[in-house]
Amino acid sequence: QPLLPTVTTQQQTNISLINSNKPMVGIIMGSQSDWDVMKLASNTLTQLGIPHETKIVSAHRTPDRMFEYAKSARSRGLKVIIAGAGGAAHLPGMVAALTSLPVFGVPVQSKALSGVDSLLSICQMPAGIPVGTLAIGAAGATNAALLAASVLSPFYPAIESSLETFRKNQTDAVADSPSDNVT
Ligand code: RP5
Repeated sequence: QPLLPTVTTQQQTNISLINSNKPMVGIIMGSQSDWDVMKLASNTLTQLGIPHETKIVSAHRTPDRMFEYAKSARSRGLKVIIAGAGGAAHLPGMVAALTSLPVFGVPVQSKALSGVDSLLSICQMPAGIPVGTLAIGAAGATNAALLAASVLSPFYPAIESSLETFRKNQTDAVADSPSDNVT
């Protein structure tokens, strides 16, 4: 028996892919105004060591950019797309229609209807083209990244490991009892 675990060819490929910094996850959003929320997805992927890219892609203001982005996503090496949009949030559904990669939608909180419009626009996809819909706003953006990591984890041991570490740290940070001195 070897003293140290051997690294299989497959694991080596995974490590190389992650180390190459080639984006595995694409984070897109309909507007610059979505960035405050969507940067939480980016920060979470960074924390997990998952290479990703961030782009503004609007279904109605830049439809050609959206088409090109979705159509080229798989051949460019992306594995998952996270799409954030607010209001009549058709971006995640349109992108999902153009690629068979997994698409996770983040409903961004809108001014008029507090994001309920965004949520319903994203989650109510007719059968045939799925969009995995997360919670409205910050929680949804963070969880979209964690869900992307979960989806990738069976294929990339390094991601499984960083996800397990994230969860352990989260669990360890929960105190036994409440305190007056914590904000
Ligand atoms: C959507 O319209 C965007 O995703 C954004 O959430 C919302 C408002 O966009 P701006 O008017 O702030 O650019 O397309």
